Amino acid sequence: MNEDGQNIKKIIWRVLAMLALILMLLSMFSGCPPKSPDEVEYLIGISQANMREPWRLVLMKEIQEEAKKYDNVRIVSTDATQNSDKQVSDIKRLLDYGVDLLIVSPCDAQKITPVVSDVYQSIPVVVLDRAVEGFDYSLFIGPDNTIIGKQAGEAVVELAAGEQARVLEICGDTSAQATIDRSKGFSYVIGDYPGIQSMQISVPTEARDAAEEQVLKYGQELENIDVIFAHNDYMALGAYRAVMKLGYQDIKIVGIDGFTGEDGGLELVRRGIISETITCPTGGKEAVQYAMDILKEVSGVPKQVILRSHRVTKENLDEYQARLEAQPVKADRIIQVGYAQVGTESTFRIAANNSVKAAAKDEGINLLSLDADQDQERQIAAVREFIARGVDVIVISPVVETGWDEVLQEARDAGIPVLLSDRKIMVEDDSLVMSYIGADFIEEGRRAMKWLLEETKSQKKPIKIMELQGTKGASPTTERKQGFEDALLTAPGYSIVYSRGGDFTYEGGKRIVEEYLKEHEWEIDVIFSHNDDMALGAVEALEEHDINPGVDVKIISVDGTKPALTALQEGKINCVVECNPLLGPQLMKAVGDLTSGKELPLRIITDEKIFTKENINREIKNRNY
Ligand code: GYE
Repeated sequence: MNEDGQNIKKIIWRVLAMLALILMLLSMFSGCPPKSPDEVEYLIGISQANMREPWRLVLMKEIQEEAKKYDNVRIVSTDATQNSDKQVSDIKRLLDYGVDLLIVSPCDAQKITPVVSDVYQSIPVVVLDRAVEGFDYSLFIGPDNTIIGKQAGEAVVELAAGEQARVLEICGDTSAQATIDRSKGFSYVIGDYPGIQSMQISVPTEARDAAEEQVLKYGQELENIDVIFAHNDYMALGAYRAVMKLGYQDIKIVGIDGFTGEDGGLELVRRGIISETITCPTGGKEAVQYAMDILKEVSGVPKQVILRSHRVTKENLDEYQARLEAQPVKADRIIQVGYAQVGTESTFRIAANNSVKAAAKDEGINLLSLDADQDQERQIAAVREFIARGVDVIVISPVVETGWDEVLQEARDAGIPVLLSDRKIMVEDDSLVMSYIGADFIEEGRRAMKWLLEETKSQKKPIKIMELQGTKGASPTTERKQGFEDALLTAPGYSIVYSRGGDFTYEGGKRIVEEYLKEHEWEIDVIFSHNDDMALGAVEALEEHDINPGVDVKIISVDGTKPALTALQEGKINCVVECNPLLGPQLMKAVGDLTSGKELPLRIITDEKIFTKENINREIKNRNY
């Protein structure tokens, strides 16, 4: 090239460099596009905790790729460099910049709670990975780290092949909730195998090289180790390097994350560096999809979405990757859904049944609905009938939690996926169910007790509580009780003095109060009822005995049906914790996703409020069940 040519090239480079600088200054934020916010319909702000952990990079990539699918969206992102104070100011800056919605992946969930709660007063907030405290956000998306730990435990047990084995667990930062939950799940599984002994070390930076260094320090002691379980794939790779350097090729390694790309867990499995990885979804793609639903004000956006993790080994790696890459295809036939519902025990139930029927109709889905009349045997028979008829999807609102393993295995053998609506189950193999859509009952119980604590905080005397339990063995009964009692433990002076089951019915609630009154003088301060119908039955019984409900005894109920909200307005009930029965639209969306080949989250938790005399007049207007 002659001198002129070189000069021209230099000038072009300078101009390009200047342009790049101007663009960078204009954007102010990392990842900010050189477009003014006015040019797009939606501007989504991402506040990222740091951009050095590999899985956060994967998260950002997923967000960016998903956002590209919408031409009316722009992303603007900030990097807090793992400094909570910086993250607080980043979030404020994003708000000043005019973002329409904030997605935040917190450095420290506790420290970020106040600013998230502030921002939530003006725009929607999606929280990723680590839940902030309380409920001042629009949606939380994250994995279930306890399940991830359990899956790792199962992997280790299989690799140890039932023998005596020694396991080295390499944790990340031991103060992080994710580490605590993973270890808990892991210990829970291996605890059943007395032949397996485990040791634990921690690599606070969670980085590959640091893990390698720590494992190298073990030196000859590694001779006794059969399996290494590292809390992420990068530490697993570090451990592998150390093990190879020290010459212990036989040690098997399990990691967590399962990302694609060079040195991602999937590749490590393919190359035989690790035996298995447990996938830990970042939620980036889902965050953008739900953010769009929120911005477009689609109804029924959940409050929490807990994503599914998978065990990936060499055997199922190709199948797993094919599923990852597959494009969902909408089924071009009429979908048949079998709905094994509970019965007609409560106003909630009737609203739930109607909601499912209406949503199926709206979506052109053929719904076969069978009523079990609160009887598990009948419900199991209903599921078997759906299997025999060869429906596409089975939806169960399980009467009770246990006793489902066998029939669910039958459904799996027939290739029919199962969804749970509004009640959970306990099964050995979690993968027998595709998703649970419903409420967080523990939180409902906790909220009931929290309200009571606040309401009675100036009272000095002990508070005697009567509990009206729902159906014995049903998840809302067990978990509402658990949540309530957990909160009660922190409150001296409060005690449950009488607790009976009322089967979630009006008659059941009335009967409990009547039976109590046959044997005792009325000395109850508070009734905590597991649902509205029982609370209203109790109200009738109290009035028949000239006890003034809501005044002589405070009443807390769960559900939020119109009759209970009316009683709240009249002062006969004092607090209603909402449990949303209008699950039809979300269930049918899940059915559509399933039948078009999309993976569903593990749990989709509904958004719920709490009603008291302070907000009831405003809220009751919107209630039509
Ligand atoms: O709270 C109660 C009902 O399963 C969440 O069942 C549901 C419960 C609801 O009968 O009223």
